[in-house]
Amino acid sequence: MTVNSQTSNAVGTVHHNEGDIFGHPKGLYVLFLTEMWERMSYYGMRALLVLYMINHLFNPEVSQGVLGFAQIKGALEATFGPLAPQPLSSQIYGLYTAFVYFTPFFGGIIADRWWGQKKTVVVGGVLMIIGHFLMAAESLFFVALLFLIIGNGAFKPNVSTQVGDLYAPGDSRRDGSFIIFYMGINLGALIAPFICGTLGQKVGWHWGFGAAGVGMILGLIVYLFGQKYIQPHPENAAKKLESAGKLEKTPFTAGEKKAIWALVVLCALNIVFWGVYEQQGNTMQIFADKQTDWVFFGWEMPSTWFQAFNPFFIMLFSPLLVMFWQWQAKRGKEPTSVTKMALGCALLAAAFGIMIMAALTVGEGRGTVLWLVVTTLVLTIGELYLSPIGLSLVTKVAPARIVSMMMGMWFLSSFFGNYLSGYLGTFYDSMSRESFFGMMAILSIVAAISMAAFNKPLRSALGDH
Ligand code: PHE
Ligand code: ALA
Repeated sequence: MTVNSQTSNAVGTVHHNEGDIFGHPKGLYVLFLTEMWERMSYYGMRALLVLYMINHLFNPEVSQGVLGFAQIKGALEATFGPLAPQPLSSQIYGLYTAFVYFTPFFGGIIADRWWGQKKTVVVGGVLMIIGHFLMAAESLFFVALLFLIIGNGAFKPNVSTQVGDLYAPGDSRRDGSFIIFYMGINLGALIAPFICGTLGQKVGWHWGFGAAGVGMILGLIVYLFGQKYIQPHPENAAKKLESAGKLEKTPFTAGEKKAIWALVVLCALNIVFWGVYEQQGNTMQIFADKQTDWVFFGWEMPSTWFQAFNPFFIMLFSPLLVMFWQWQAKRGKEPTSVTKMALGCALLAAAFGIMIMAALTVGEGRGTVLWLVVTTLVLTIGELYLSPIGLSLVTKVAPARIVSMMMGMWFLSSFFGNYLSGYLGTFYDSMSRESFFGMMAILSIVAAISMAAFNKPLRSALGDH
């Protein structure tokens, strides 16, 4: 396919189909709502998780009755030394959020080899519904987490790959579609703390977790009822059919091997991005809590509302960025996916550059919340340059028969990234603030430069994407 034929349908509106909404197939909006509700349940439960453990579950009288508590605490203490409820719950939180991104790799393989994407998504959704409702039984806390980890593995990568399947190969609306999809993710993330967080904290833990379960049910219902809209584009369906069942027998072509390696390299560099990015929930949250002034007109805002900045900015900037890229595309100046991702890392570095200034200005005291606002703004634009673009790239260049597994590998970089973020976070108190944030900036610059350096070889491996 020539570059020209790709650019001819570069702008979604040129290529209207009947029934498209805002230039995109209806299926996109089905997947948008599915993922929105699923993320609402995920982030809603996550918002409560640490507080639930510290304030309730790990009280000695309660924890006695929690299945597996003694064993898990014992295993963690064997590694980390004695753990009070707070560090213990942080560890469990870290492991949970990391493992949630470990299982998608296997969920992807299951979909590619055996079940197909739809069945795997439905099974994953049901497992997560069970998981959320099991949270109501204190004694089954760890069982519930296990259901959620496995369920997410089956669900998450296979919803994302179905977004890509809606578009013909070479359709350049794909990046835009992932941005819209990403808005669904973040709309869910944005409403979650207000629904589940509020119910959980003000009414009762189980109400909050229950609301997460109800959210997941809604997601599954949308998915099931929207089936007729999420049929893969005929060209993708044909490719899948052709390769179905041939997984073992068909060796990868040289081009496919190159593409796989290119994705592996990008995912490895991604680990650095996520390791730095995830400081948001970690050391930046500590900075928000200890060194930021949250009093407005005599009222103190909860410092955790800092977590809403990021999804809020995503909602705000996604449409602008889509317009900007379309404007660039019209001039033939839209950067390639890899260039966009390198820019994403550079923006992350810039965001931490602002944190260096914040640390220097604030010193030991508390500073204005504007530091965090501006940092999160830049960081979020960086995220939009990297994360949805990466999802889109995977669906573009992965060989059709292993696309879900490759998507799982993309999430695996989040698993390692989350782990790295925890490790990096351990230096926060032993370094000066500005050198810590400086270290984050340097790591991001290294990732940006490596991605940019790989742009040429990756470009030949990935085609002109
Ligand atoms: N925040 C997005 C989500 O939850 C994308 C993401 C996934 C970011 C995994 C980091 C790790 O889907
Ligand atoms: N920005 C994070 C994600 O996209 C919350 O879901």
